[in-house]
Amino acid sequence: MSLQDRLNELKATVLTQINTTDHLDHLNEIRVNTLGKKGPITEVLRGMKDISAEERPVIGAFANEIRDLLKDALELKKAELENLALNAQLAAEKIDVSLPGTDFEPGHAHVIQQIIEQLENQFLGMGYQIAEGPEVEEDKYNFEMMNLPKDHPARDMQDTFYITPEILMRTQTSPVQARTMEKHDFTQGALKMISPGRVYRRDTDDATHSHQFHQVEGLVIDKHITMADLKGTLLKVAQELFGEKHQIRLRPSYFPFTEPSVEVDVSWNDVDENTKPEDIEWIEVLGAGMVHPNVLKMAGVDPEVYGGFAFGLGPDRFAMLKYGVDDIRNFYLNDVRFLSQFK
Ligand code: FA5
Repeated sequence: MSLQDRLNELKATVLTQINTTDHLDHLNEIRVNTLGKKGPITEVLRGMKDISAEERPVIGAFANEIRDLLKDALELKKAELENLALNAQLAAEKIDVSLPGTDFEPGHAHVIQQIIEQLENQFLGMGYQIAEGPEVEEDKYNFEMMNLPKDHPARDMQDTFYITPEILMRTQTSPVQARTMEKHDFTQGALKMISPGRVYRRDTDDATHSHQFHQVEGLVIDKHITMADLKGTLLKVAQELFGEKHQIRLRPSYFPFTEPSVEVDVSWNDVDENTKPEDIEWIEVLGAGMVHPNVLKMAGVDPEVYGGFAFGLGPDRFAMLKYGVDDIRNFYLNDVRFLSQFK
């Protein structure tokens, strides 16, 4: 076969390869195999030494022509394949601007905060003020002024995180009673306050106990306050929060800062005149009582003239009761799937 025929055949084969490929990698392989140093065109040019001097320029020019033609065909195909790849990528990454956007739901208060706010609204409506006190508290306010001198055995009722022997994480919101009474000017009238906030105890966490939880303290001091006022107030609060059909029960108890003292339960279930007492299920939600004369005296209030009631309720337990949550720890796990139920 003459060199010209070989070159023509090579042209036809390579053009077919170029036309039928649809991969850039493959196209590059064809380029290297055809035009590279070990490729057929170089080989033809190398064989020129064996042909006559007259034929040499003709064959040389023809070989160059074929090489340029194949080079152009390769470039053209390369541009075509690159264009196809780009269009495919653009199609894949196309953004549909008509699709609806991501729906970011607005946040909302934590369920316990919601209970606290409901309680605040109720008590504000009954003429109470809202007082605040520090969470890192002095032993003096948390215990001593609550009629719990050092070494009083009842201190064991509230296992305490001490920071120094005199400074602690408050175990109850009761110290705010002492702080508010100290400042109150009784010539201006009665003291009616609530104080919501966080408290801390070295309690072992379980379904109804957390080492950090919330309390809402309540205190009313005036001249003629009785236990009936306490009971009426608590019944009203419980029924507004849980519904008219819920009842409360007062059980005798002991707190060093109240005398007499009670623990108050709210019924889990609805109660009416036909409900048998044994069918009522109770949950303890607060401690309360008539303020002990020693507590009044230590805060500079004359127990011969003034008296009143106090209570400390647990909004965490209120939230459990209101929403039928059987484990207090759910409130503290910060699982949005749980918390977002309470919008
Ligand atoms: C007290 O803390 C008293 N200061 C309450 C009080 C105030 C009595 C004023 C009299 C006058 P107690 O330890 O029982 O009492 O706690 C009160 C409420 O806090 C309980 O009824 C319960 O609802 C809640 N509570 C107590 N411990 C925990 C805990 N570990 N986790 C969650 N809630 C708790």
